Amino acid sequence: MTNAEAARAFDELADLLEIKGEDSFRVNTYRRVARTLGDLAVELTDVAARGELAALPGIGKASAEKIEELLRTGKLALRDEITREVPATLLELLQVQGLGPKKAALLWRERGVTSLAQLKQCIESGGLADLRGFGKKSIDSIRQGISFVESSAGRSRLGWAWGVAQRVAEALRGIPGVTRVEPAGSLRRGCETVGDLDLLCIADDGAAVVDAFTRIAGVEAVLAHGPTKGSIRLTPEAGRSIQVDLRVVPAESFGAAWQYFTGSKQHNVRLRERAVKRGWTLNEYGLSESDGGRVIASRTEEEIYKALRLPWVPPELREDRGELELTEAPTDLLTLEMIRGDLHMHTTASDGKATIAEMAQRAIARGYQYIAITDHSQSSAVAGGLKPDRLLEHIADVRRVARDFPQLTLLAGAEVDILSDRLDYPDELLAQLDWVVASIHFGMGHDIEANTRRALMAIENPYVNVLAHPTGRLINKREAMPLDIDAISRAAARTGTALEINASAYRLDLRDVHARLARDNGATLCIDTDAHAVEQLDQMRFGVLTARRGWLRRQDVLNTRTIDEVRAFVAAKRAAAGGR
Ligand code: DGT
Ligand code: CA
Ligand code: CA
Ligand code: ZN
Repeated sequence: MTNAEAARAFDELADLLEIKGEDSFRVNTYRRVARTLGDLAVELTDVAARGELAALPGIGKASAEKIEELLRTGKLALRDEITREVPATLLELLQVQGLGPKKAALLWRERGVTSLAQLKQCIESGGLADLRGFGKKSIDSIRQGISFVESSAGRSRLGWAWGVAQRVAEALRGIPGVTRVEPAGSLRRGCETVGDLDLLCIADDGAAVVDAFTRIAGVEAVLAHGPTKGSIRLTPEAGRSIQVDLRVVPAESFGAAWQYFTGSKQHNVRLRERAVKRGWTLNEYGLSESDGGRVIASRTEEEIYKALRLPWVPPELREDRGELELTEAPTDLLTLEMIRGDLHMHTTASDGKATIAEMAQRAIARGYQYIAITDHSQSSAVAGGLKPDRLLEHIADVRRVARDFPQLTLLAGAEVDILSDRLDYPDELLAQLDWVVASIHFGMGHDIEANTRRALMAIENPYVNVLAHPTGRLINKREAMPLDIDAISRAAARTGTALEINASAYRLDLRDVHARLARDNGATLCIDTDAHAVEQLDQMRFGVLTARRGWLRRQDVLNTRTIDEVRAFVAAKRAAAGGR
């Protein structure tokens, strides 16, 4: 069991207790356990093995016993006890934006709602009209939230799916006779959500591999089981499952299978048309002459694309968005290795979990040249936003800590809220920062003009260097606010302001097609993790995948540049404004 899985189990326990109406002290105890486990930098199982659970912050003897029980049995008896009274399906309601345990409890007790489907019925039949705490506006927003959850149902966020695929692939590599395992499908293409996982492998004995595959930890159901193909429903952690398809293919046609099962379907359709025009057939076994004759290419993807007079197309581009018109491989398409720094992250000064020094250490371990510390501004009170005097102290703290890390440049920055008519700090204060991230956190309305006006106001400010998570979407949770990306990226290009690809797997904002539009408009993109804990710095990979899906090259991305070039980017904008 991973740390995240254990954390989730305690979070759900707290949710159930809160719905049940237990006192907040008890609920908070389990929330704290969940947070501690989620933040743990070492493996929980190691801590438990050393008998050191009770030494963790916020974990007493009773909680330590619960954690041990969870690790030993995979579940919590207390949860079973509670769910005899509180239906576990009530947890579905919490996926809806704006519905917390308190409201879920009210819906359950007052209206007998126990599931998302029932809630939907209840709303449609007007059953919530006279329930206290549920005004017309809030009912409307719940209705929208439900349809959003439904439309995203069954699709997992890339970040989570990536971790699961990694572990399944590892397990497969441990099976004797397996010589190669590779991901295919939407995961390999770096899509923001993934329907199911597709894995390919080369092995001597297909049946034995599929057998072992259907018995790996967490298998809930076996959907298909044959000599070269297996399909399972995997539940790697409570309440979250995903289908995994495995195909065992021969080494001599691995390239053809990998190409076929990577997709996308639209890309493959276009590629097949191209083959047919030449009198050939393309399928998962290879590219061959249509009259059942000679195999033209099958061992590698490169050979197949080459035979079709195409450069090898990186998987992230295989969406039928113009990649079949390429005459040569895209040069300098962004890679993770090109990234030299991360310019948006939080520390314990606001709502982050780690100190400035801890973030710096992790950045150095990642091989970065620079980072910007960008804690929240005062209006983000729940996130511990800094009042102006605290910001000044924080700037001094960053500069002091910076002296301990001569190999890394630490920029003193802030994530300043874009309010309805101004920024959350005055210009005099912003002028003292090395780097300014601006973002909208409140009042994201449905009016595209109002939203765009706010974003443009920030872009026009001489001290704002990047517009962060521009559309404010939360994948599978909250839709993007309407925003005129075309206008915003033109303004960004003109003023020398970067647009962010927020690399958090929950955001990936700007998304691929928006990033591509911004680049076409001449805007510079900046890929930031917005990390609130050290390990979140590793989410950079998902931002890079999104950037590649947006066809971004090295020169389009600010944080591939040197620190001097980043400083010049900041200075140029300020100078231009001064000259106006
Ligand atoms: P997903 O799972 O919904 O996130 O998306 P994919 O792209 O992973 O789709 P999936 O798992 O249904 O199939 C994996 C790949 O296999 C897909 O991208 C292309 C290929 N494929 C599967 N079924 C078909 C088909 O009926 N026709 C064609 N041309 N390709 C297919
Ligand atoms: Ca798939
Ligand atoms: Ca599949
Ligand atoms: Zn942030």
